[in-house]
Amino acid sequence: MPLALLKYGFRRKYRGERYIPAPMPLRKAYDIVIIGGGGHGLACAYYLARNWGITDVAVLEKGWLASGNTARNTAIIRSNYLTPEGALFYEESMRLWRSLAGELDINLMYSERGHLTLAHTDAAIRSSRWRAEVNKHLGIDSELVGRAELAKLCPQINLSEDVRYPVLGALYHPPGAIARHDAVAWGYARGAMRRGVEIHQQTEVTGIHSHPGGSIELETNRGSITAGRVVQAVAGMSSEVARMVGVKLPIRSVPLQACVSEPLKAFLDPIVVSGSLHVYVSQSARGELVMGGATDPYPLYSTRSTLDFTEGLMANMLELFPFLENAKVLRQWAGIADMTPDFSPVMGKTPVSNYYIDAGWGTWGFKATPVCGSCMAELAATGSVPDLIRSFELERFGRMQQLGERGAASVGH
Ligand code: FAD
Ligand code: PYC
Repeated sequence: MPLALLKYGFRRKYRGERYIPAPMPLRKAYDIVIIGGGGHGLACAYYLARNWGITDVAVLEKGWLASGNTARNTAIIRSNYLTPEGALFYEESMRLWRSLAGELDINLMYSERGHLTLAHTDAAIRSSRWRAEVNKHLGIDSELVGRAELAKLCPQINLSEDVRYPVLGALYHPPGAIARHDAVAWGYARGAMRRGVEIHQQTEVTGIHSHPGGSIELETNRGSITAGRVVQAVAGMSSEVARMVGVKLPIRSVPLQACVSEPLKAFLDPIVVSGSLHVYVSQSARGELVMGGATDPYPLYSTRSTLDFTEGLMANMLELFPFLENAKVLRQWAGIADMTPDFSPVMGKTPVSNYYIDAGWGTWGFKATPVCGSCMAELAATGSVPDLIRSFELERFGRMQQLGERGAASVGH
């Protein structure tokens, strides 16, 4: 339990904590500017200050903290990836997650539930075994389980053979977890602000120009500023913002929807994912079922919800959990997922000097928040690419060195 929570419980008086930055004037120049006040940008700001002592930093957020995908995601955290590069990267993130609540002194409600990826076909069993072997080789806790073991791990799943896609087994990843997403952003923001970083909400970057001397000028709705180095961390707006500085990204932006049920008595401990049925679900501490499925099938910059999505998702949910037929959907939303061709992120240098990018986070970037923040901070501070993210550089597409993680995405997209 975080110490802060314990202290909070024993307090006589409760005063409000400041997680949200107060409005302040924007200066004309900063050493480092981070575009995007989501989890990634705020984590980068925090680690720049904490690990590298760099505090002449401004985070520019066009809306409010975490108003992008950070507070829209379904908060699944895992490291059971398919490629060694991916698995090691996400495993480092899990290591950071485990001590993060204590470090940021905020209750992140990090809850290790175990993660089950159901296999409904022989091909899915083969790829689950492959993932399990890659994971075990790297010391990641992951194994293929059969129906009998699955029935013990999650007795609520419908294991009938009289359904469209009978369940044959599952990839079981015991460390799989969920966390309270907005608190992650608030915790990093407060940690960065306490160390002297400036965070500016309602500050949109509208134009970017790189100057021959290496500095970068950013046009914003509050005037122009100059930065020595820039880190771009804008998730679903990556192509649009990169285009401002002349960088073209191999990204397709599509909506990803999700929804929650009304609160239900606790019945589901593990996180359950079915690629064939395009369903993933976990039960929050409040009792709500947090559910999602595949991305919408068309590129679009719109975060509207559709009835089509909920109807399809519920049909698939009921195949796995038929006893939920009377449960109600409470609310629904969407975010914009920046999909790369290989389902791996784009992190590192760009053709523009001093302009670094953290993008291509599609449907998988929340779990990477701590490791992204720490690696992007190292890159911006030192100018050299950390080993852990070397394989994710933009130029891999020019070398035809894609890093295929499609098989480890939560559901088919
Ligand atoms: P964001 O939180 O989107 O932050 C980017 C910020 O940049 C935004 O606040 C935005 O307002 C700001 N911005 C954009 N343009 C500008 C500009 N011009 N100027 C200034 N600011 C700007 N990942 C997982 O690991 N597990 C999951 O279970 C999971 N589920 C998901 C479910 C859904 C429905 C969605 C949509 C995504 C899901 N993801 C999941 C993916 C995950 O949410 C993202 O990859 C992650 O949150 C990206 O974090 P970020 O900080 O880069 O982006
Ligand atoms: O990456 O595990 C994941 C995930 C689950 C739902 C969306 N993304």
